[in-house]
Amino acid sequence: MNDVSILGLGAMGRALAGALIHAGREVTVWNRTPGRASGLGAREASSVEEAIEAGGLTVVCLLDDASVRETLAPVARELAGADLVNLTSGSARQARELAGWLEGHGARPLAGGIMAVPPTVGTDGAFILYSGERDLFDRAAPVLAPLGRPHWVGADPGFAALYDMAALSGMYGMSAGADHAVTLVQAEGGDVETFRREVLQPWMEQMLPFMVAGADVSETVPEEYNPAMQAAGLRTMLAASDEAGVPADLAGHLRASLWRMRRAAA
Ligand code: FVH
Repeated sequence: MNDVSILGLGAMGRALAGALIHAGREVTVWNRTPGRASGLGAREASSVEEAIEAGGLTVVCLLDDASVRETLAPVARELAGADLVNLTSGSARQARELAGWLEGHGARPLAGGIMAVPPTVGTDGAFILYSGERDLFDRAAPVLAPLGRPHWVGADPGFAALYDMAALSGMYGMSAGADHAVTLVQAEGGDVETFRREVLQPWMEQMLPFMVAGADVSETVPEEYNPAMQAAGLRTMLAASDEAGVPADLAGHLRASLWRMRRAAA
């Protein structure tokens, strides 16, 4: 009995298949470019139809929404009755439109957002956001749990994508901040590796709960928050960047914060 079929064997599709097989699931895989299943221990389907017809859940993990549409459109007639879990990254609108299209062809859609990278799939920290009908989630969750903790975020099929993209913006914002910090240290001749290990990481870890609890520190610790002091601090940071000749575009996110601080202080 096939438990899961996976459409897409890129870095993520292979990691998903590997984690499911490791947990004892029967897995069928399909990839546009054949031959990528070697060494996985999965059954390789020769067509998308064959993978869907193998039964169980069909998990789609392709490059983007356009590639999902391109892959599923030719097999639209085969979708009736399929439980289809889309773990391809996309926007909330794309997820809602895809879910509507799948339902229109008689499939039961569950939308997902993978909060893991290939090496962390199946590890303790990994989790997967799902949105769509709760009863389908309840059936799919035990089968897909080996990928990462299943976390349902609502019946709206757009919510998994929404939270996924929002969480990614948080991560990329931090990443831009870390890039800026390292560039500054490098520009002034500091020891980048020591700075990363002994200063940046412990500092960001200490501040993380504040950053997450409120996008603005003022919402988290109002009694310690003095907008004039924060604005002066940001001005100093920008001046330090200018002094070091670090390009202004890296500090762009700080200039936006400064504007907000000035408004709060006024
Ligand atoms: N890898 C990661 O760190 C992130 C973590 C969070 C979630 N993302 C999303 O997962 C989706 C797949 O990402 P991936 O890492 O597997 O990506 P690739 O290794 O580049 O593999 C892409 C697969 O998509 C197939 N593909 C591309 N275009 C088409 C198409 N037009 N029709 C059918 N299949 C297509 C490609 O097939 P092939 O090139 O081997 O024939 C790969 O199977 C993605 O949404 C991430 O945002 C991963």
